[in-house]
Amino acid sequence: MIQATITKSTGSWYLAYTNDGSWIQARTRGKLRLKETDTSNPVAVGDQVMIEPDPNYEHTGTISEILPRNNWIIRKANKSSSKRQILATNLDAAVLVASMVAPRTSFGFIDRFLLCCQAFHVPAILFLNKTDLLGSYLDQFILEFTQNYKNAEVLILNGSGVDIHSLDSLKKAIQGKRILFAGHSGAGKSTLLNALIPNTKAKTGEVSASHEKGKHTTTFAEMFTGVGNTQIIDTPGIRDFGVVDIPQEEIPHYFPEFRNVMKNCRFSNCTHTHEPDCAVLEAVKHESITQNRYYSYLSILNNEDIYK
Ligand SMILES: Nc1nc2c(ncn2[C@@H]2O[C@H](COP(=O)(O)OP(=O)(O)OP(=O)(O)O)[C@@H](O)[C@H]2O)c(=O)[nH]1
Ligand SMILES: [Mg+2]
Ligand SMILES: [Zn+2]
Repeated sequence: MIQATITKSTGSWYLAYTNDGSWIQARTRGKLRLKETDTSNPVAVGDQVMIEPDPNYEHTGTISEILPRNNWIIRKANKSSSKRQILATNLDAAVLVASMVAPRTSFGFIDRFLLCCQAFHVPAILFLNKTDLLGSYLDQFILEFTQNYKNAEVLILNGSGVDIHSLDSLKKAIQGKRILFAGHSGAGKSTLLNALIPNTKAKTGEVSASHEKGKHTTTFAEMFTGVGNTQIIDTPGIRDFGVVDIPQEEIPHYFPEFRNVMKNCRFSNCTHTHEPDCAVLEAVKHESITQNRYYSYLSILNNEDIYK
């Protein structure tokens, strides 16, 4: 039995890096699959696994066990899909690569991602990408984001994947860590990866001019290691981020700016929607909780079917 880290997941086979420094191509066993029938990927990039080497072929084996995970990022593709997908596990932080244009990333998408980071204990970084395309609107955009997320426990950075000099703060924030890159297709995840770990040469793709959407160039989640042992997990672009595995009544706790004020609500089971003497509603009125964040909260709360 060998212990290894999963570095690539194709769904049917996995690439793993063993603790003694070699590569193994591994498959899962039927039994392991059964344990997590409602996830599209029972084994995720970042997982620590035990592998039984194949006696007949070198560098191949069978994954027999997934060791307990420290944390993970999980979503549902959309409201009606029944499968949950684990993007990556055992992370030091998750970077949401968000471009404001080509494609645009909405507050709703960002807030569902941040909710997941809070719920599953993954420090979040919001990286506002493609700043070179914003021209004279740049300062206004950055101000808007900084204000909206001022008490949301998220580090906000900005830069452009096509300008290496603009990436110093991101580089510093991820140095020596294992990081997930997630975001819409075309947001620039693989371009950033190539800029930060230059020998990677990950494929990047055009954004369609008419729809301002990417073309799903990256098809598998894969982890790359750079100098100083910085590990970046590049993932396929996602259209939506459906919230899963978070009980509805816990949602306000994962909006950090709600957490401090909600102890002053009159009712301990306050949903912060209509109740009298609700401290959250009061905070929205006085703008210490922004309207944008409050609307995100409501929209997540009202989509009950996506929690299950
Ligand atoms: N102007 C500008 N273009 C960028 C920037 N970052 C990436 N691009 C371009 O945006 C397009 C999409 O970039 P990718 O890196 O392939 O995007 P991705 O997020 O990896 O997309 P998927 O793999 O489909 O999820 C490419 O044409 C890049 O050259 C940026 O900061 N500024
Ligand atoms: Mg990509
Ligand atoms: Zn309340």
